[in-house]
Amino acid sequence: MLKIITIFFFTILFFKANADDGYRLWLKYDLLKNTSQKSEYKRFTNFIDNQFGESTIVNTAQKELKNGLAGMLGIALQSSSKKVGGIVLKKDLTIPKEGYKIQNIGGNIIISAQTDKGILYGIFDFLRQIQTESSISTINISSSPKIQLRMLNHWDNVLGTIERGYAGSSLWKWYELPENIDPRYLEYARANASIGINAVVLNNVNASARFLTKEYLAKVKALADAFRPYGIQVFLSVNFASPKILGKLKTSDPLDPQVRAWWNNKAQEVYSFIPDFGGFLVKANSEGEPGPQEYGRTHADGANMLAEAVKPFNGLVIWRAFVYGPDPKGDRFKEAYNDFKPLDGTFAKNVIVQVKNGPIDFMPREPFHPLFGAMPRTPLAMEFQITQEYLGFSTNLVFLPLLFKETLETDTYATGKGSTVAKVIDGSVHNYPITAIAGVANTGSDRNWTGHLMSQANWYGYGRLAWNHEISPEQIADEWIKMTLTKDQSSHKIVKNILLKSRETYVNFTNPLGLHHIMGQSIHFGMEPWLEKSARPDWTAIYYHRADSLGIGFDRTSKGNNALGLYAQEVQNQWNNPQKMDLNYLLWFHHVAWNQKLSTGKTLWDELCARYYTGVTEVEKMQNEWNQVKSNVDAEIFEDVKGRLAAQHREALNWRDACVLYFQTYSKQPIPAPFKKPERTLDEMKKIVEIYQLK
Ligand code: GCW
Repeated sequence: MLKIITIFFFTILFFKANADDGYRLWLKYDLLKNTSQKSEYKRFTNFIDNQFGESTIVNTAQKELKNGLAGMLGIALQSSSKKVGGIVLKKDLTIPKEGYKIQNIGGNIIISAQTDKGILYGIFDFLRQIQTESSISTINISSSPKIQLRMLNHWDNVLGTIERGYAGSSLWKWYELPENIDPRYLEYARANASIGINAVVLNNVNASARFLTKEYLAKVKALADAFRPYGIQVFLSVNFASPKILGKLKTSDPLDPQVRAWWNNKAQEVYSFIPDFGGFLVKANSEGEPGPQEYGRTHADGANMLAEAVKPFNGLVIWRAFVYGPDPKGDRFKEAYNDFKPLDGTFAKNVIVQVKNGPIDFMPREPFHPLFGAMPRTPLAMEFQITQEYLGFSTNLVFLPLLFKETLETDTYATGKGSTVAKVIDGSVHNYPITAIAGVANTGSDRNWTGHLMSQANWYGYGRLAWNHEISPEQIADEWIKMTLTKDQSSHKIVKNILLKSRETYVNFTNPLGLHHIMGQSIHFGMEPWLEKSARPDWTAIYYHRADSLGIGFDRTSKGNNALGLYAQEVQNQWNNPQKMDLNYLLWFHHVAWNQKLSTGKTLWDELCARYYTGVTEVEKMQNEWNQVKSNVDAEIFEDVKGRLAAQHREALNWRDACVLYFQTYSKQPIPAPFKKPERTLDEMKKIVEIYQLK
C-alpha cells in the first residue's frame, strides 16, 4: 500500500514539475535531451574563473550561469585551479560599455567585457546559445547595444490597475512595499536583463502625483534596490502639476521661480532615496494631462525646467511627443510635428523626446512618425507598444517584432538614402548624444506574465530588437520558440510560420489597406467603423476612414490636408501615387474610388473584401497548424493557446462581417466571389459591439 501511495505521490510530483504554466518564460533551463550537444558543452564547463572582479551585478550573472548550466547540463560549475575546459570572465576595456565578447580561446570560453553589465549580458547570451543548442566550439561573438537606454514603460496605476493592460493587475504591490519584496520582482528583473533591458518606468504616464511623495519614494527605492543587481535603472512618470498638487503652490508654470525651486528640491529628495535614479518621463498637454501650455509655455520650457532639476544627478527627462490639442481643427497626424518641429534645438542636453512609432496611436499598421528624421538637434526616442491595445488584447496572437521591424527599417531619407528610423534613433543619422527606445509593457500579474503565452515573444522580441535592431524577426522567432515552446524541428517550423504570418493576418481582418482607428470606442476592443460621434471628432472612426458613395480613405496628399508633405520628398514620392504605392498604406493617404483598379488587378472594393475574408481563413489556418504541434508542446500551454485562438477566430469573424457590411452601405456592391456574404446583418453586428460599450 505504502508503495502505491509513494508511486502515486511521485507521479503527481513528476507531472506537476513538468506541467508548464509559462511562468518561467524563455528562461526555463530544462535538462537538454540532445546528448551530443550536451557533451560538447560539458567540455567547456568544468570550472568558472572570475578574473573580471566581483560586483553585485557580476554575482548575479555568475549565479545565473551556474543555475543555467546546472539545469540544462546537470552539472555544478565550481571555481577551480584547472586551466583548460572552463569559463573565464575577463575585463577588456576595448569593448563598448554594456557590450561583450564570447570566444573560445585555448579551450576555454572567455566572456569578456568592460563593465559588469557587459558580463551580465554576455552570460545571458552564452546561456541562450546553450538553450538554443548552438555549437560553441568555435564560438566568436562580439555584441554591443546599438541604443543606450532600452526601456520598458509601465502604465501601472497606484491602485494596481494597468492602463491598457491585459495580463492581470500590476506587478507592483504598492501597499506591501517597501517592506515586502515579492520574489516576482526579481524574476521580472532577471527576464529583462536576459534581453538587455536596462531601464524601466514604473508608473503610468497618466501619472498620479502620489509617486513623488516621501512614502511612495520609499517604495520606489525598494523596487530600485531589487532591480539594481540586474542592471536595471528606475524612472518615474511625473504629473506636471505636482507643484500645485503636492507643493500647494498656486501654479505649475515652468518659468515661475517657486515652481522651479519646488522641482529642484523634489529631484534632490528623489536622489536621496535612489542615487542612480534614471529620471522623469512626462506626458504633458495631452488627453487632459497638465502641461506647460496651460501657462502659455512650450514643451521645451516644461522639459528644460525638469532637466535643470535632475541635471546635478545626471538624470534625464524623457518628454513625450504624443500630444494633440483639445479642440482639433486639423488632423492628429500633424499635431505632434507642428508642436515639436519648431522646438528642435531648444531642449536641454539631458532631454529626450519620446515619439510613438506612428503619427496616430499604435495602430496595427502605421506609417512611421514624421518627426523621425525631422529633429536633427533633439535626441528622439522610439516608443513602441508591446501591450496589445489595438491588436486584440490577450486573445489575439500577433508577433510584434514584425511591426517593430517594419517601422525601424523604413527610410526617412533625413540625410539621404539609408537614414532609416532605426538609424535615427540609434543616433547614427544625427549623432544624438543620448539614445533610447521604450516599449509599453505587456506584463501583469497573470501567472504567465503576458496573458497570451505567445505574447511573451513580444516582450522578448522587443528587448532583442532594442539591443540590436538588425536582428530579423525570423531569428527572434527561432530563439524564442526553442527556449520557450519546443525543440522539435517540425513543430518549430509550424510555430514559426504561425508567428511570422500573424501580424499580417491581424491587419487583414481588422485594418486592411491602410484603414486605421476604426476600433471599438474607448476600450479599443473589436470594431466600430460606424462610430460617428464621440467627445472629439478625432476619436470617431468616420473621421479616419471617410467612406462615402465615391470611395474610402483619408486624403492626406496635397489635394487633401497634405500631412504627407511632412515627410522627406523621397518618402512623399513613394506614397503619393495610389497606383504605384505600397497598398498597405493606401488608405492612410488617399481617398480611393470603390471601382478603382489596384496594382493587384482587383478593384478597391474587391480587394478590401478579399483581405477581410482571407484574414479570417488565415486565423483558421493558424488554428489547424497549432493543433499539429499538440504532442510537442506542454499540454497546459497547448490548451491555453488553442482556446485563445478560438476566441481570436470569433473576433476575426466579427471584424470581417461588421466591416464588410458597413462599408457595403457606401460601396453598394456585392461581396465578390468566391466569398459568401455574411450570415449576420449589420444591425446584428452593431449589437455585438454595443455590449462592449455597456458599463
Ligand atoms: O493609446 C492611447 C491610449 C491611452 C494612453 C495614451 C498615451 C496612457 O488609449 O490609454 O494613455 O495613448 O499613450 O498617452
